[in-house]
Amino acid sequence: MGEPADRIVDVSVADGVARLTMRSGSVNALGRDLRRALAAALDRAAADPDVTAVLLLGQPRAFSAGADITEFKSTEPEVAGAGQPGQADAPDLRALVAQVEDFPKPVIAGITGVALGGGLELAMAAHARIAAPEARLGLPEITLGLIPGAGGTVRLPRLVGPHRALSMILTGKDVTAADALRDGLVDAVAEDPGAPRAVTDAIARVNALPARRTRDREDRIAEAAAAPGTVERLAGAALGKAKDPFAARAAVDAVAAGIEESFDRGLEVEREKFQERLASEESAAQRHLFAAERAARRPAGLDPEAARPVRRAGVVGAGTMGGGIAMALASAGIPVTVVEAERSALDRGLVQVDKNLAVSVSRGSRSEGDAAALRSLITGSLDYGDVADVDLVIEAAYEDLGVKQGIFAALDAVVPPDCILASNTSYLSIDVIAAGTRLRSRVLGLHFFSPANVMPLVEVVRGAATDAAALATGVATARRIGKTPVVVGVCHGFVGNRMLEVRSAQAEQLLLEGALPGQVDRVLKDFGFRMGPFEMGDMAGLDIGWRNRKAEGTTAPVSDALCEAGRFGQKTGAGYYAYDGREGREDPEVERLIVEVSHTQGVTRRDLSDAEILERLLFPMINEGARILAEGIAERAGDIDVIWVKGYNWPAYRGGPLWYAGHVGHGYVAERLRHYAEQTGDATLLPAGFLAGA
Ligand code: 3H9
Repeated sequence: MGEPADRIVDVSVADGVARLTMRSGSVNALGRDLRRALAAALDRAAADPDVTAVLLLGQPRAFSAGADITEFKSTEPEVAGAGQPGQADAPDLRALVAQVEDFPKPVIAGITGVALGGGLELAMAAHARIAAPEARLGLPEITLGLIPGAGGTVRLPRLVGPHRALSMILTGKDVTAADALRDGLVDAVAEDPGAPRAVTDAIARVNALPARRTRDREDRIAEAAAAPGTVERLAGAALGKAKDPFAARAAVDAVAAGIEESFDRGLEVEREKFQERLASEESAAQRHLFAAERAARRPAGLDPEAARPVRRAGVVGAGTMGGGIAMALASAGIPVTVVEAERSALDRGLVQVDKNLAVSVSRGSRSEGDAAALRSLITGSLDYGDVADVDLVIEAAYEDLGVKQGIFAALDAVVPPDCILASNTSYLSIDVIAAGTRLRSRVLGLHFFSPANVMPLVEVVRGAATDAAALATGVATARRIGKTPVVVGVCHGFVGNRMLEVRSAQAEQLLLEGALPGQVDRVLKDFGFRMGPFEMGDMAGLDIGWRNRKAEGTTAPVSDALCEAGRFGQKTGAGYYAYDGREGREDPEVERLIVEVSHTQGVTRRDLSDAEILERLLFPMINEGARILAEGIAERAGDIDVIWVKGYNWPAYRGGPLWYAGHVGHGYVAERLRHYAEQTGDATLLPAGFLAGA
């Protein structure tokens, strides 16, 4: 039983044009009801002598967001819009796409909102495409560990050429209507793609074309078809950078077959590879993340209606974080005042903002006009009085409790009672920071990740007194500036850094026991991280941790020894590695130093296997995740996964630490933790939370 067809595809005929308007759910996901209704409406339009052309329309928000992801649950080889048993009356998406392409009368797609995945594949099978100016078009399947499965890998190159097609398919990024027009993905951009004039023009264009089916358009691929290997060469660098190397490889194979062999052979390879990816654990992991990210937007107790409008914002601190946060706010059109204590620090911070913008202009990721508009929204000040009329202030000052308390007290005195106050602290207690303010209820944490203008994660820290308005405003602002907010509770390091600390301690311990930085880093990179812990440490600088440890009276013997030798990381040209510029190489001096520290600590060094290194790095942090869940610091396992994928580059195709634990088996993780606890005598490694009973 599905929704009545006429409710999800509205049909009206005027002046010989049948308008088929999809309105299924919020984003026109192409589930079985919509596919069935669309196929039936097309059949009727084909048979109706009064109909000379068809106009396919969606909703303002979405033409269509693609295949219905919720139909992908099964791991059967033949699933989800790709032809399921028991769905005899609903065509699979490929059949629907073919029905459009082979339709006996011109079909025009009028694209409003998003046309993604199967939605764009449907539009590409139409004989002409008109997009609204704000439309976004893309094939994001790779972000779900998939490849386009309804002809996208063979049709897109025929419209935009192999180079642009590979870039869209391998990054999964969508393009604007203007870019789509420039590249040939759409034929026209019109304020109202359903307007009679736009449609008449599109029909005329179709009738003027010798071959109107996308499958017959060979001109854009002719060159690559004549020179086998071109697709592989064009894909080269992008293949290496793809977030899901397995899906990327599969997509390139399908694109190559569609160009170098034939359209039909391309479809065959695409179908085979799509099914293979759909059944893969890498895709299951990324579909889990898609759902987890959306679930994380609905934390318990969040009332989105309680969010206050943020018309202006303040940032305290013009360091790397403050500047990045200011840029992130300004890029969403929010005017920001950056307050610093010293003129020199303020100037340095604003110069850095200018430099970052200049880099993005030179890389082509931002136009000069955009950069100038963004910059004009950022103002510097040395006076808290200048944030007296803002709706939200984010403090990003030095990580020192006294400093932060002082800033909050000063802010509390000048801002109006409904202004929300946030701290970007990465470790400190929001409750203690809020303690000196009159209105603790308006204080929360907004923990950004460096570089804040780039990294997508924000941990939204709910303090004991944080009220509904502060929480909702924090979450809404993070989303408005394009970040992924995850609500967490108060503890040292919150979710991400608390788990990272556990991993760092293990990494240090592995060096003492016999490993070298190069081996440890390689093991994590083989797992899929972009960087290992020691490369990361060298990039961030080792001296801050060293100073903090000295203040706290704790030690990390290897890292301390490096710092004592003046090796602070990349900035001093030496850390765990030696550097020529940013390129690190292994350094015999580091090995000598590590061996010496092991000796001083009375540890007999031994060979450690890659498998042990991986487990020793990952399982204790997973265990910390289990504690975090048990304490209610994170609401769901999926929240922790989202934090690690978005904030710490955990490979998305491995689903996040807790998903991974489920994948290797909770029983196995628990057993290995017990083993390592016994081996090292470290009782903190004993399984905790849900792992304790596994
Ligand atoms: C594909 O097409 C395969 C084909 O090549 C081949 C097949 C053979 N299905 O994100 P939002 C839900 S693969 C089902 O909160 P926004 C979403 O879960 C697909 N549901 O809003 C949410 O539900 P809830 C390729 C979907 O404005 C609600 O819609 N397509 C789908 O921030 C609102 O979504 C993609 O990967 C879907 N396809 O963003 C596109 N899409 O309210 C995936 C959304 O219960 N979608 N939902 O939590 C997106 O990128 C964003 O959702 C979109 C809207 C940009 C559309």
